[in-house]
Amino acid sequence: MHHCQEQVRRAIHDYKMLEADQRVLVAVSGGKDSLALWHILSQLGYEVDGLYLGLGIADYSQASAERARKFATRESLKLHEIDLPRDVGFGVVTGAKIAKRAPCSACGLSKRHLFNQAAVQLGYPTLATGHNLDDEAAVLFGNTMRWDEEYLARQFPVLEASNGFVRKIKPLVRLGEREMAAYCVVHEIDYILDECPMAAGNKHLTYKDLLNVLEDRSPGSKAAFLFNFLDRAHQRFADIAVVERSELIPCTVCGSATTAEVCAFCRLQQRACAGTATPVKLSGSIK
Ligand code: Q46
Ligand code: ZN
Repeated sequence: MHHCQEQVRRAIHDYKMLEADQRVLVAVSGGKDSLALWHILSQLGYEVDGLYLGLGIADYSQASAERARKFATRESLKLHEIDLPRDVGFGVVTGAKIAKRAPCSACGLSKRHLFNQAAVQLGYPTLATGHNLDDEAAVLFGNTMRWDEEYLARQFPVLEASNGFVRKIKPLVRLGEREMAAYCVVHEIDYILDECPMAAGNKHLTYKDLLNVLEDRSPGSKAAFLFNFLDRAHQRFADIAVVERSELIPCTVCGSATTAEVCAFCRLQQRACAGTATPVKLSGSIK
């Protein structure tokens, strides 16, 4: 317990993630990482509320929401909720099918857009996500396999606020998957054990498996891969992200910063909802 708290404290300090009195919004999925992160930040004394996004994946979304609500009630923490089908008009499975996108692509886009929009509308300057060391190393592996410079430029434990984007932080970057599971077990945090049914065949999981094979043969290689990139190589790509953000214009539908006239999320909504994209007024629908 002490180790996990210390690693989060150190990540916050090393990457200058948070000021002591800053309000934080945690993106909560009902899984071990986000619930453990919410618990640790609140134990460290931050004013931290949760936001659960219902993806419309039948039983899985219902079970995830129940875990998030149960934890919030137990800890007397505030949980906001957005439900994609109810508040936006489509769930990731049906929406992705109609829009001819992969469910994970529609899901990732919706999460990025709605978590940021909710943080802006609810007045949270910082959004924290539960990406752990295993997640970040797997994402880095994928980005490196494609030498995707734009993604490499954005891969950092803290992304500063700019142009309609709140500050994004990943305080679990120094902790692995097993540590987060152990943290939840010790604290009797009931989290959803099942993998999302849409995850089967996901490249991200393949990269995680490959890195675990490397880690077994050469312990420490996963952390070295990630932290040597952050310390020695990330800066070489960082300017690309600055240029990218400076070229953004407001979406004509929702006002979010984008490179096109209508942002990718509103285009997805237009396709998934048969031509209609209406600006989502989250503050009205968030409970
Ligand atoms: S929740 Fe969403 Fe993951 Fe499910 S649909 Fe894919 S991206 S697998 S983190
Ligand atoms: Zn938009």
